[in-house]
Formats: sequence, structure tokens, C-alpha cells
Amino acid sequence: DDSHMEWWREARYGMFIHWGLYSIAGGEWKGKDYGKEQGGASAEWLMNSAKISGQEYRETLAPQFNPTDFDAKEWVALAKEAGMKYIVITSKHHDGFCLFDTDATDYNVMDATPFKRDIIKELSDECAKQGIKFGVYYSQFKDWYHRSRGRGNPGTLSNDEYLALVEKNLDELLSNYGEMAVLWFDVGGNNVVEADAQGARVRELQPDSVICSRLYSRRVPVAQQKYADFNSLPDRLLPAERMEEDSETCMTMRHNWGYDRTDDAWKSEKDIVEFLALCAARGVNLLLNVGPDPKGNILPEETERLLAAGKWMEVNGES
Ligand code: JFZ
Repeated sequence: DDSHMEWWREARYGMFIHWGLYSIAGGEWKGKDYGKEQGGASAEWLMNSAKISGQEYRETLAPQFNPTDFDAKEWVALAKEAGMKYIVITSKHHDGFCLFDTDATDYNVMDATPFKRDIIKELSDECAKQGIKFGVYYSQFKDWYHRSRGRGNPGTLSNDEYLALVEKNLDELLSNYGEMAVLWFDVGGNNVVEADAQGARVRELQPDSVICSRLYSRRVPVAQQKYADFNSLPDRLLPAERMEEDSETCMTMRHNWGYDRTDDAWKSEKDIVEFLALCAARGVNLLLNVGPDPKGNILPEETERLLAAGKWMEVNGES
């Protein structure tokens, strides 16, 4: 039964939000630039790129996380005005930091930052209010803070404890935030048993959640990806032919996913409209990314592009 996929197939276009402790650093650590412009990984990979220990990363960035400009109402209204039908935000990226209230770790917005506001709650409530679907990105496999990264970076948890944390986090995300329309897992490991258990838990708690294929590693044959509802294409990829299976492409408006202070490789409004139209033509959902700044603002360059694409759809689209 795939009735839970109906809204997603019609939706076609959503907002991706990469936001977390890394946003404060903006791709920079101790005067050195680690953003993609300089050939490194994207800004949200900073902890890994600059080889920062969990303790130092947390001690430096968590006390500075105080995005007083954050206004869920504005973000959701912008997504709607842009013609987007769903929102997916990083509830926990590879740095392990949780943007929601959790009892599984104190490395979260409520306990480790001065902000002490549950970002996932404010956004999910606002989405319900404004009538747009809400979901979360959750890095289930890579967690540089809690999970061991090998010698010198032991992580705060043993492997069993880490799996328990993921289970607890999923229970919380699927129990405390109303409808969770999308579970956007990312960078799956090769352990299919683990992935299946996580998928099964989602199905059990919210049977209608749409589960991203990145719950599994790409190396797991598609036929064995039991709980994957849609195929997440490699980032920014536009398939050459029309896709018959449920698929989604995610894309940035410049190089980086997370906020980067120096990345000026902006795609033009025309680039974005073109990509959106091509995705629609090829039957692929588009999840278009924004990387809000440390204060909680979606950037003016992003807003401009979102509204331009929204305007184009209004003039040339079906609605
Ligand atoms: C992952 C993350 O590592 C990255 O930080 C970002 O969140 C992005 C949306 O997802 O990166 C990937 C994952 C998969 C592919 C490429 C980048 N892929 O399949 O081509």
C-alpha cells in the first residue's frame, strides 16, 4: 500500500534546511576557510574537515548558538510563498548536535545552548498551522560526536549505546512533533539489519511517514531497501530520462549546504527556475536547500531566488 505517497508525489517541490552549530562557524575555523570554495567539503562538514574533537567543537560553538532572529512563522511563510509543499530540516547532522529536545543526550539545543528553544517543535507547529508538510533530516549512521571516529576521537558512546540513542531520538521525533511527513535519513551504513530496524520503527510509530532511501547505503541493492519510499538521487543530479519510480533530487543554491561566510558561487534565478522545471518534467521531486545564518535568518540571496522561482510558477505553472 503506497497511499502515504500520494501527497509526496503531488508535492514535487520542497525546502531543505541545513542549520546547526556549524552555521556559526560559517565554514571557518581558526582563521582557515574549510568551505567548498576552497576545495574542501561543505561547511557542515567542518568538524571533520578541520579535525576538531567533539569536546572542542561543542565548547566553542554551543555557547554561541543563540539565533534570536529565528522565526518559524517567517520561514514557513516563505516556503509557502515560494510554492514549496514540504519542509525538511536537519534535526541532527553528522556533528551529532540535536536541534530538538531529547532525553537521549545533553548535546542538544535545550541543554547545551543559551537559546533553549526547541527548533523542531516551533517549526513543526508552524507547519501544521500554515498547512504545509513537515519532516526531518536525521543522520543515523555518521555521528562524529557520539560515535567513535577512531583513535583520538573516541566519541561519547559505545556502539550499542549509540544505536540506543538513535532509537530514542526516532521515538522522540515520531512522538512529540505531531505528523512527521518525511524521515530524511542520510548516508546509510552497510548494516541492513540496523537500517531495517530503524525503518520498522518509523513505520510502527508513523505509518504514513515517507522514508528516504539514504536509510541504506548505496551498496545495498534496491530490492533489499525494504523501508525506502523514494530514491534519493545523488545530490544535484538530474536524470537524463523521466523517472517512473518515486525519486527526489536535492540541490543547493550555491556550493555549500550549511551556511558559509565566503561562498559566493550563487546559481542564478534562471538556473534555479530551469532546474525546477526540468525536475518537474523528469518526474523528480526537488528539495531545494537554504542554509540560514547564525542569527536564524534565511539569506537575502536565498529569499530572492525562492521568490523568483515561486513567481515563475505562479505565472507559468498550473496553480
Ligand atoms: C550528504 C551529507 O554528507 C551532506 O553534508 C549534506 O547533508 C547532503 C545533503 O547529504 O552528502 C551526500 C550524500 C550522498 C551523496 C552526496 C552527498 N550522493 O549520494 O551522491
